[in-house]
Amino acid sequence: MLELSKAQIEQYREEGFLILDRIIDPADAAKLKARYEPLFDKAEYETGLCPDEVNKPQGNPPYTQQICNGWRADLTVARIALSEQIGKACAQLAGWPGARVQIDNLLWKPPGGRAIGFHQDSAYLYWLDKPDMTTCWIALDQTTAEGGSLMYIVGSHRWGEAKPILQFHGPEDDLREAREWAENLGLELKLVPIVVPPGGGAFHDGWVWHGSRVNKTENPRRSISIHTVSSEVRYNPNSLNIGTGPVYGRYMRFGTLDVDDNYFPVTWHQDGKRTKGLDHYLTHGYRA
Ligand SMILES: O=C(O)CCC(=O)C(=O)O
Repeated sequence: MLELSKAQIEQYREEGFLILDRIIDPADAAKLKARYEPLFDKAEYETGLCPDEVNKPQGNPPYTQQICNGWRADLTVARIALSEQIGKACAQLAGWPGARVQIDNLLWKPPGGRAIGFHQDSAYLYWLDKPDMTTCWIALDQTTAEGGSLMYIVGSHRWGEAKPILQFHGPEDDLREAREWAENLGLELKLVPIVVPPGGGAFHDGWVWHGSRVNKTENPRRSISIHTVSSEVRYNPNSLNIGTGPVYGRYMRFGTLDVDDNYFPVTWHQDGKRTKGLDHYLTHGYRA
């Protein structure tokens, strides 16, 4: 059972993140890891639907491979990404009445895999009002600092709102924008890696600068990120062309700025308003 103490919530708000040795059962982490090969290598989609994005940039050294919204394609992914406990923890940390999943990311960084540039998640979300985000990042392999684990810049959620970075996948200088931003503010970069066993991970604020460096080990680093926003968010029609708006803005409904629960489900709400039908979906998929 994932229960956060008052001290942990305060630490998250102070530092911009909270690292935990256990977020989900390691056995569930192993089940999810077993789905990576079918999803990434064989495009085996259990529900009959494709994920929203499959990013497999090719190169040498290799890039980190990414699937976005794997929950639509696979129920093992969905049971974790749409978990009520994780939604509750995100809402509590952020101080929201409820949490909505905006997107999940399945990430697979191979040995030698290139970096993910340091960025702020919420900078990709100006098409929502508000773009504030809380993410739950879960390791599926034991992580190490040298093994390309996710790293945070302590306290950087208070540095202000930047734009999306120039190169997200595999930049040579992964800290470029974060360093420039810090230099302008006259601040130091204090990096903290997530070092946890499978099933452990972290929660982070959408404005905290973070990224993951080159994987210098012989072991792959697999993880899932569950990005949540407040249950109360609406579309911001003036900003659809920023960040991932052109991809996820397609779920807008005519004549309303309300976001659609079928695409951005509420996974926990203090008033019990978890999206209707979600628990049926986790067992049966889209079948009646
Ligand atoms: O796992 C990574 O390498 C990047 C993940 C990330 O940027 C995120 O979860 O926001």
